[in-house]
Order: sequence, then C-alpha cells, then structure tokens
Amino acid sequence: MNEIDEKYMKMCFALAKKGEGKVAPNPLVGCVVLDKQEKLVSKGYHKKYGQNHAERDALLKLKNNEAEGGTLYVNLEPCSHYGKTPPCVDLIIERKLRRVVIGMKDVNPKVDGLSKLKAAGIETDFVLEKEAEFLNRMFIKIMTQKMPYVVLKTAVTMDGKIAAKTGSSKWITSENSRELVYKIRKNFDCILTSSNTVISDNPAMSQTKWRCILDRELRTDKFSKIYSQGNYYIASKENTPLVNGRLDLSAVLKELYNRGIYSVLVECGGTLAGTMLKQGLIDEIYQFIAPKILNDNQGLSCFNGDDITEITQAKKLNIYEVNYLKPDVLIKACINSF
Ligand code: AOF
Ligand code: ZN
Repeated sequence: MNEIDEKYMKMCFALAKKGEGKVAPNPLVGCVVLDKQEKLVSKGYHKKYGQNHAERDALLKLKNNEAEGGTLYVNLEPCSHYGKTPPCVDLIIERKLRRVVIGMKDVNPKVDGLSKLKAAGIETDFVLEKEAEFLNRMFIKIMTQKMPYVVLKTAVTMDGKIAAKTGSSKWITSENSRELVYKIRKNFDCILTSSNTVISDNPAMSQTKWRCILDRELRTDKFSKIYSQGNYYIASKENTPLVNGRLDLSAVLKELYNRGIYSVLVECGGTLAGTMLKQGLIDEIYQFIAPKILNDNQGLSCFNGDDITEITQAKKLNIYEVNYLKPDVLIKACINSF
C-alpha cells in the first residue's frame, strides 16, 4: 500500500458515488485504469442498476492493448459470475492487466474474482478496505441480511425535543433544513411512519416511490394526504405478525425488502423511534438540531425508550458527517458496525 494506491482508490470512491441513488440493490463501484507507464488512461463507474459494471465501463473505453501491463483500481472485488453482464475478471484477464488494486472483498457469495485473478498470475492488493466497506455499507446490509437499509430522520431542539408537551412542533428547524429533507427523501425508496404521525400531522411525504404506514388498528383515514399519491403499504394486525401485541417491525421491513424496497427513511415520533432503536433496526440517524432550547421536561423527546439507569447503557454511534446549515446543524451518524 502506498500513497499512489490510496490516491487512485479515493478516485474510485468519488466515481462510485456518482451512481448513488441509481444502482441499489447493487453496489457503488468506480474504476480507474493506469497503463504500464502508470499514466491514467481510463475511468469508469457503475451508472445504473443492470448496466455495465465499473470495470467494464472503464476498460471498454480503451483500445484492446492500452491497458496491457497496467494497473486497475476498483473499490469492490471484480466479479466472476455471469449476472446481467459477463464476469469482469474475464475482461481484466483478456486485457492483460498486470496488477489489480481492490478496495473490499465482495460479500456476494456468487463472487470469487480474487482467486481467478491470482490463478491468471495477476498481482492483487487491497487498499483503504475500511473506507471501501463504509462506502458500500448499504450494499453489504442488503446482500448479507436481505433487509432494507434504514435511516431515521429526526429534527430536534438542542435539548433533544421534537415538540412541546401540547404536541406543537411546527416548526423546530428552519426552512433550509426542511428543504434539504425533501431532497434527502428522494434518495430513499420508501418513507416509513406511524399512524400517530399521519393522524396528528397529515403529512404527504410524497417524495419517495413508496410510503409505509404502521397502523395496527387501521385507525388512519383513507383520505389522509399520505395515501393520495404513489404506492403505499399499510402494516396492520391483518397482514403482520404481532409480538407482545405490537407489530413485528422486523417482519414489516422484511416485507418491504420483498417488495423491492432497499432503503427506508423513518420519520416518526419518539415512541416508534425508541422502539426501532432498541430493536436494532436502525442503521443510521440523520439528526437536524435547531438552535433552540425548549426547557420543559414534559416536552416530547425524540427517543422514548426504556427506563435506563446507567450511562453505560446509552446507544453508541459514530458521527461521519456534520453539516452546518445555518442556523441548524445536520449530524449523520452510523449505528452498529460503522
Ligand atoms: C455492480 N456494479 O460495478 C460491480 C458489481 O446484477 P449484476 O449481474 O450486474 O451483478 C451484480 C453483482 O456484481 C453485485 O452484487 C456485485 O457482487 C458484483 N459487482 N456489481 O452492480 C459493479 N463491480
Ligand atoms: Zn463485474
């Protein structure tokens, strides 16, 4: 591993990110090719679900012998299976690359490109593995757990409140933040919310293809705005197993996965947020914080979980991004392994 390898792998990450929102459930992949003089001769990335993989995209831009003896950088192990396209390793071998630098091993059990490259005498190295796994955290979850990737969005005061004790919550954050929420929603397949939110706020939440409403007793009005456009799925006691009398939330997420929903944005009150957090169903939190303090212990909290007695019982997160939106702040944090 050296600085040059890191530089080109970071370039792969940037290329891969161009596919964000367009490739799920497949991975974000970027590729850079150097010729034998170590000159950058081609770049590529996976643009859209079902289209060419990053390696094929980059290599097909070159004449047959241009990559011979060169180095190929790719943030995911090249594939060795016939999927929607032929195996990328075959093309890499055919184009006679000398070395392949990889970000992370593929978690898809159909793929073992590494052995095939080695057997063909191609040198292989890994670089920035942790960063590569972080980039594809959504793909890793979808592929290994067969569940959608779940992000919880909250908007709180500096004392962690989402509403006054009367329920008054419009608006905690500024217009800037609320506009950003509309954009964020577009990156998800589905918004998940509760019957309480539908009944009290009557939101449209129309920016995603799907809406999922947790409504055990079918209490929501069928003329609510949330049902007025696009697809929706109401999880109730009629179609969902119950655990201790409550909807089995893991079963709901599985049902969404089975419907081809790979990313879910949860927007709800403290009860559902607390339950999902406790059950380990949340992968990430986007927390908007407004420069306001409610200063009322009866104000509604963003997480209403259990009776916790020790600070050591607190859920630990890793903040990976902080945006100052003026006047609010948006913190993005991962739970679980990242
Ligand atoms: C991608 N893009 O750039 C790479 C992938 O659905 P298929 O047939 O295109 O195959 C998808 C699998 O190919 C995917 O799960 C991953 O294991 C591997 N690599 N996939 O969509 C790419 N390099
Ligand atoms: Zn491939």
